[in-house]
This record gives sequence, structure tokens and C-alpha cells, in this order.
Amino acid sequence: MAELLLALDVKGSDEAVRVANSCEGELDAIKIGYPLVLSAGLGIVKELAKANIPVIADFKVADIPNTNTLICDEVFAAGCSGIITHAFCGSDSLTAVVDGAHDYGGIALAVCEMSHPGALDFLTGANAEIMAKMAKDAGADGIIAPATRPERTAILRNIIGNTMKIYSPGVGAQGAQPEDVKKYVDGIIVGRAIYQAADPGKAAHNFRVRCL
Ligand code: OMP
Repeated sequence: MAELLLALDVKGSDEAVRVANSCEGELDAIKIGYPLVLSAGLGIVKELAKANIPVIADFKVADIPNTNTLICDEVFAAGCSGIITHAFCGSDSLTAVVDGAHDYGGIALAVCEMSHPGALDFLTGANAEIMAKMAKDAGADGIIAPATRPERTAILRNIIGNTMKIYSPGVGAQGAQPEDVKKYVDGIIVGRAIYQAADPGKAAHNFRVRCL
């Protein structure tokens, strides 16, 4: 059984709260990122956290260690429970995010292989496998790996083992199905197929059932 995470990439707090309320009881976590935070402000975290499920900040952190630490301070002070970071900046940058999250009792998830076609230019193959090993060595709590390439996610699962989590985007609008990947992962990330649905709660329910 995989968890269901909503990628809440809507604009503005009214729309975010509308979709989140509609999905109440169907989600294991809400993932927010630049579209929502740049339009609504980081204060939206406290609003969404009222649902009593984790809010994960998908800022795909990719900077020097000191800047990454400063980003973590803001993210966790705002009430987030987790943060998504890139791994390609290297082990020191990645460790800064992992330590920054753990200092606040949060989790850090490292992007190893992305779900879109352009990931095949760089964020795949040996590069992804090196980053998965790096994430494991840095003590990351989990990785992001693609539902669109389940065979690749299976390879990354073998590298990190079963003590780390895998959260997998690409289901719905990007073409993958929960059934493609659920046996390899701990959670499935779905955005547009839920928040653009006429009834987001019903769409979330359908995905949740398919994650069982
Ligand atoms: P939909 O394509 O609308 O379901 O949204 C997918 C969500 O997952 C978006 O928030 C993306 O930014 C995110 N995502 C990917 O789609 N692919 C990745 O490789 C990594 C992420 C992510 O880190 O969450």
C-alpha cells in the first residue's frame, strides 16, 4: 500500500484551501512548492497544517550548504514537516538539508531521478544511482523517483534499501498510473489529476483506493 500525497500547485490561498478541504480524509500529506508559496506566501503552511497531515515543502533546494541551511530554517519555522532537495549539488549541500530538517524534527527527501522526459538528458542512469547512494550516505529520509519509469525506480529502491522512503510523482497528468509503481514506493504524488478535477475529493479518493 502506498500513501497519497497531493501536489498542491495551485495559485493563491483561497484555491489551496478549497482543494485541501475537498480532499480532507483522503490524503497522507500535502506537498507545496513555488507556485503556491510565491502566490500565497509561506503563511499558507499554517493554514494547510490545520488538516493535521504533514506539509512537505518542495523547494528542490539546490545551493551551497550555508544557503541550504538558511532555507531549512525558514521552511521548518513556517510549520513544514519535510523538505525536498536536489542532490546534484553534492554531498555537503545535501547533508546541510538533511541536518537542517533533522534539527527541526523534519524529514529530507532527495530528488534522484525526475519524472519528465527531459530527465533523460541528465537526471537518470548512473547520475541518479550515484545520487541515490549519496542520499543514503547523507542520512536522507527518502528519495523522489519517477512513476513514469517504474523500472528505474525499482533500481533506485535496490540501491537505497527498504529503510528509506520513496515518493513518486508522474501519476495522472504525466501519464503514469498508481499500479505502475506502487509496489516499489511508499507514496505516490499526484497534482493536476486531483486539483484540476471537478471534484478534487472524489479524485483523491479514487487515487487513494488505487494505492491500496
Ligand atoms: P502533476 O504532474 O500535476 O501530477 O504534479 C507532479 C508534482 O510532482 C509537481 O509538484 C512536480 O513539481 C513534482 N515532481 C515531478 O513532477 N517530477 C519530479 O521528478 C519531481 C517532482 C517532485 O519533486 O515532487
